[in-house]
Amino acid sequence: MTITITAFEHSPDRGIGLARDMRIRWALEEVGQSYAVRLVSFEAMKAPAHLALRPFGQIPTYEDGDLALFESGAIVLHIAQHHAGLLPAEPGARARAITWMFAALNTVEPPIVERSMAIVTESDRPWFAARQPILDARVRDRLSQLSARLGTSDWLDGPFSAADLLMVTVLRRVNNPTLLGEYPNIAAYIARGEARPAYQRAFADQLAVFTCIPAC
Ligand SMILES: N[C@@H](CCC(=O)N[C@@H](CS)C(=O)NCC(=O)O)C(=O)O
Repeated sequence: MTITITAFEHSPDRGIGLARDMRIRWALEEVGQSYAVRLVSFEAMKAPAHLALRPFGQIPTYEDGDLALFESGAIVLHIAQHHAGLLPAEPGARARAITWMFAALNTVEPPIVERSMAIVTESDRPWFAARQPILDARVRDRLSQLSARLGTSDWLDGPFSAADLLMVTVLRRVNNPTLLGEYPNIAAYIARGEARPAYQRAFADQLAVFTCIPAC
């Protein structure tokens, strides 16, 4: 049975790996599971066939036989629960890793997304100059707290897990070297994630969609 995920046919980020299919690609690469990618246009994402898979008309989705999933966190959790290597076996450590997965998506990602969406959709509005420092401060709050907890550790809680995979992809969405540079341990944490061979393979595959390598 082939696992099929969906990704943007034309990603707004032009292949720098911010779109959330990157999370799924990376998780599948970490566990050594092959997969196929169906590219979808913005129109196709809002059409009935895709809405049947994902009611909110977004990517990514995940199909494996009769099973169809959406939400990047749920998909990564599913992959981690069905393959070794992304969640610790010991029940307490496993529960803590899942807690960090939720923290990445529910606590750290929202202010980062709000800030980046405002830059895209509001930067020409009269209120934006006053709003931007507020949005930056909310992101800094989360980065400061995360930086304090991470300290000098390589990963969030013991060995690399699905929690780090999600957290690194969430933090990459800050997409601002100056802001991230204020937190050297977070910048190094992101770099550690990006240096993983599975990350590199996932990144190259999503980039190939935009650079037509090996073929369009
Ligand atoms: N919470 C969702 C967010 C999904 C999401 O926002 N996907 C973006 C791409 S990264 C998308 O499809 N945007 C197009 C749209 O919302 O119309 C998840 O983690 O899967």
